[in-house]
Amino acid sequence: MTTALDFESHWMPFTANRQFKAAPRLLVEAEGMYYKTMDGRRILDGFAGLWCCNAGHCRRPIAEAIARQAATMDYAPAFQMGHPLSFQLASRIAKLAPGNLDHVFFCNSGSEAVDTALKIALGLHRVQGHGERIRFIGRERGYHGVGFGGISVGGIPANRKMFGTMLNGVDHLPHTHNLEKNAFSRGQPAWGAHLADDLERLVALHDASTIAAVIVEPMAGSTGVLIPPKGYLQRLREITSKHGILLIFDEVITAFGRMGANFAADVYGVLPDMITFAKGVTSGTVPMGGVLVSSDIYKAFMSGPAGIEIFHGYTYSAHPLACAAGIATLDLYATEGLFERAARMAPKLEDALHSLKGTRHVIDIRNHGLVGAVELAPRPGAPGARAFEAYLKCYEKGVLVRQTADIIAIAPALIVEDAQIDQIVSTLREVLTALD
Ligand code: PXG
Repeated sequence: MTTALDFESHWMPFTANRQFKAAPRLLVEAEGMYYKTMDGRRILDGFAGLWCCNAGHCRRPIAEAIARQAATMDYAPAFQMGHPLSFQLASRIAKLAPGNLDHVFFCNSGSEAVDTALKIALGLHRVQGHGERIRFIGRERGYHGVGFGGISVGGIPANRKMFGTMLNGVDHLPHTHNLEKNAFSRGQPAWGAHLADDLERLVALHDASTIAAVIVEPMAGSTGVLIPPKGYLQRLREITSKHGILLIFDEVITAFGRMGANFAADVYGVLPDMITFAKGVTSGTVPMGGVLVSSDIYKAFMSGPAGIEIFHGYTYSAHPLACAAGIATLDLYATEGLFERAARMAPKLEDALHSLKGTRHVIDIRNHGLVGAVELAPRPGAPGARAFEAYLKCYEKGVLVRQTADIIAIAPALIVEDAQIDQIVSTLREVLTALD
């Protein structure tokens, strides 16, 4: 079957197209914790798709809700018109959210959520009479999607270098990853809270009055699972509050149970001014993203002149299929207690992963919630090659993980069973032991 496919026309994202098309890896079915490949093999999904299918694959209540909605009303205009599901879903999400984060702006992806949050930050300062607050502070090794805003505040050189000067007026905090100090930490590492103090340096350099917002992932996922040091996020909150700077948590990966709670903000006990989300809100079934903003932010926009309060939105903002999927997904998370389940399974994942200490090539293991990473020593002169080979070998042995640089990341659906965690870890052990 594979040979009958014409692979040429699809330019695949974040993929080595020529390598892939020479030896394609095609998935055709999914159920629960498993994929089925085009050549009929069953693959254990150790990564919830791409950090998104938190409820597991092809869950009936979600699939049925989407099918029903597609047949009832496919689409409703998003501007100056509405449909009930968006209001239902927004209030459901607001109820889950921490503190006064109680209004939701919908979009269709994490990248759009980040662009939306950055624009809300600029707009807010402007409506409050502080239009000179135009700078953003991101962080090295941050991933905030691929829009121009997201790559500007993001800190991944490869994602930036091809694309010109991006947004002006962006600076970056240092990342928090330090193997010398923190290798093999379980949960939050002890060393590194002081790295947040670098924000004071940036404030001194640019002056607080020019800075709109700081955006960070509370737990940086894409660049290899960088867990925030104890006290680090608290420091960021203190410094941003002191200087009237907004704090945005990009929770595209960490929201909706991944950390064993509603949001990472709950786990780390820090309340930002905005939270971006996507992925888990529909368990990856229909694209959806959004930004949770505080009641203060919403109120500030609503007290401006009558008329359209923010000139921003997408044709598919709050798409009916995505809303139907979102409501069914939140129902399923609640009825099956999946966030609590993730919290219960986290120590199991931690112990299983840390049993790889001493395995060939392993230089660090880290974890928090239902997320883990194993960092490998790079092959001299070939960064990333060893982990990419490990990723391919795991797939050959029936386990899907994720590779970035020399890091293997694990983030199974929240329905994962003990035996499946064991299978992921024993496959990794076998592969690493045999790998050059
Ligand atoms: N912010 C964060 C924190 C993300 O992790 C985005 C924004 C962008 O979301 P969209 O929906 O526009 O892709 C992300 C996406 C990986 C991986 O392997 C991570 C993401 C996407 C694909 C792969 O770590 N994160």
